[in-house]
Amino acid sequence: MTGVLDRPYTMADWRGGTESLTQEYDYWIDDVEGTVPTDLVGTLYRNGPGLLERGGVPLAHPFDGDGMICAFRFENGRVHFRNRYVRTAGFLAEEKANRLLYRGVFGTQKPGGWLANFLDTRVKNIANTHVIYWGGKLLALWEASLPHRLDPVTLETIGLDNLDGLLKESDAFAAHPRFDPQTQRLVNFGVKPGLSTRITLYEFDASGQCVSQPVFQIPGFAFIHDFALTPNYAIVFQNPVQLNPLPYLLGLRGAAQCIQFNAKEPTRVWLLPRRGGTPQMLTMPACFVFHHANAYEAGDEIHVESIAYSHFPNLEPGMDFREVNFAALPSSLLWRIQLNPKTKAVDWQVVSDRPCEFPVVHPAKVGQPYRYTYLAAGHDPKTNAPLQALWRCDRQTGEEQFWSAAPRGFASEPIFVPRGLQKGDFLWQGAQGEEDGWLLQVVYDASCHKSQLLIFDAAAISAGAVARLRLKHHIPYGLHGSFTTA
Ligand code: 3ON
Ligand code: FE
Repeated sequence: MTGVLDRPYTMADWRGGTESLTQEYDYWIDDVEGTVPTDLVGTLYRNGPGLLERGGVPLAHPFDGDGMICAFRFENGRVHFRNRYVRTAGFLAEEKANRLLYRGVFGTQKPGGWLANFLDTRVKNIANTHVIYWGGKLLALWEASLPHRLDPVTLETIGLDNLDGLLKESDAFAAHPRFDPQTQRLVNFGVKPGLSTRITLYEFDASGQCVSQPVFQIPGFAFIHDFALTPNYAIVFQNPVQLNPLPYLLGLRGAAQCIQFNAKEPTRVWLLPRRGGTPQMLTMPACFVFHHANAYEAGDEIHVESIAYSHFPNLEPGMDFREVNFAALPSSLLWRIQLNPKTKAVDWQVVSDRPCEFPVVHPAKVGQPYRYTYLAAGHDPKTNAPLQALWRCDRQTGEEQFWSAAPRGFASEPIFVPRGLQKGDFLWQGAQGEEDGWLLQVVYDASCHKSQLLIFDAAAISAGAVARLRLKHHIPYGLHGSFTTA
């Protein structure tokens, strides 16, 4: 579906994907349309909030939902599905009590009004944002705390993991690692916000050993969800926000509801030297960035591609996200940003008015010049709306490819898997052609309240999926995932 629709979606349909999935499944997916490519060997892991209420009390925000891992294991053209909740300490305790025992960062409060939440600053690590396989470990990530280690086959929770003694109990390990094809390293960061913000940049070799961990201090409060990687830099955006924690401490608001966007301040772009040293700062007009597609160094410049919002929408207490008016929210748009550390000049272009999120590139192109960006996108090219499509943008020609599941389908993050991978390969070792691979995307189908895994040929997205695997149930809208051949 690519044409104009009077109504690309209805709120009732969209809301179906915000319902919890309480059951845990194990089965071979037999309802398959098309053919699963036989060179897809390995496992697609995905994470996201699975539980959107507890004890009959609806959560205030989906990002507060307990993490649920889905594993799609590819074997000789067949796919096995399994989903398991991460058995975090908070999940187990709340499961037993059948009620909320913790407040959520994004506004979910314990029942009983402000008094029940007053001065309760305990944080529930909900392990809901990303899941990666590295150094022989499967890790569920949540940016405010430590990773949880899971069994890669059964998805059983092994427990909190301090990465062989690297992390202290109070440390944070972000949910946005990048895999560097040049150094064969996993790079990730940890943020401790405060009056000034401390950022630790961790690099791990292929065995999972931490080989470098420079620490940087940048002035002011920073809420940093993701970073971009080049051979010499980790790049973080310090969005112009202030935190007034008082309503949080008083039990009136969640921590993230105390974040105020300040459009009078610039957005600060920090270049953190990967080998340590002094961070460099550049500024651009206020915007809010969660995610980056990629970055690379080009002569005197550094080019970054990101998803930017004109501002961070206030998360008002009492608002039900299930009633959100998408068209009234700032659109998430693809921006290309050029940084010149010598002159401090920052230039940027908005690529399109189409709302989009969850950008990815070919794994061999991370930190390198590249041509194609793959994203989840809205159906309508101009209006902000839920994600319903798969979209490809070509930096070289400006050409686009687009496939939409509208009006009743809702899309999630696409994952790029190069062709020709062998068991045990890193993803960047597959076919090097930037469109020589598959895109795996979970789509929620409101017409039957079930989800599907779609497989696209990256070179021919507009042609539609080459395989459509129908699940026996829905999967609530997820966040991030990764593919491993291990
Ligand atoms: O003072 C700090 C403030 C703060 C907000 C302390 C802090 C580190 C505890 C903190 C916590 C941040 C956390 C826990 C952030 C978690 C984020 C998360 C789970 C998801 C973010 C997703 C971002 C996007 C853009 C998702 C978009 C999704 C769609 C468009 C599809 O529906
Ligand atoms: Fe993210």
